[in-house]
Amino acid sequence: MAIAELTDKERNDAMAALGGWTYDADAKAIRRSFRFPDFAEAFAFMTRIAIVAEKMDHHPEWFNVYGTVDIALTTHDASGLSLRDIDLATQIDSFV
Ligand code: HBI
Repeated sequence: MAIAELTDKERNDAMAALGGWTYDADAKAIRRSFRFPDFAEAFAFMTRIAIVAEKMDHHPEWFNVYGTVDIALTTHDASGLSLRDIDLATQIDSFV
């Protein structure tokens, strides 16, 4: 299903409201890195995200090493950033 890519203004407004995330123009994705004291806490965080991602049918691209979780959000079905990325980022932020 086609999903609308955010306009520049919509993206800028959403980014200002989010905070903590940066826009990667090359990847057309938003990124944020999280640090936890150990792997157990990092993986617990990822598990919480996985549960909401499944419910939303919208999934992060992520990289984990021990207590570090690097997350990128983009919408393949929009070939760029959509409201779904903003919604998932908001959920993710609520877990820290
Ligand atoms: N996750 N980040 C992301 N972007 C998508 O476009 C997407 C997804 N998860 C599932 C999904 N799309 C489905 O709608 C199918 O396109 C696989």
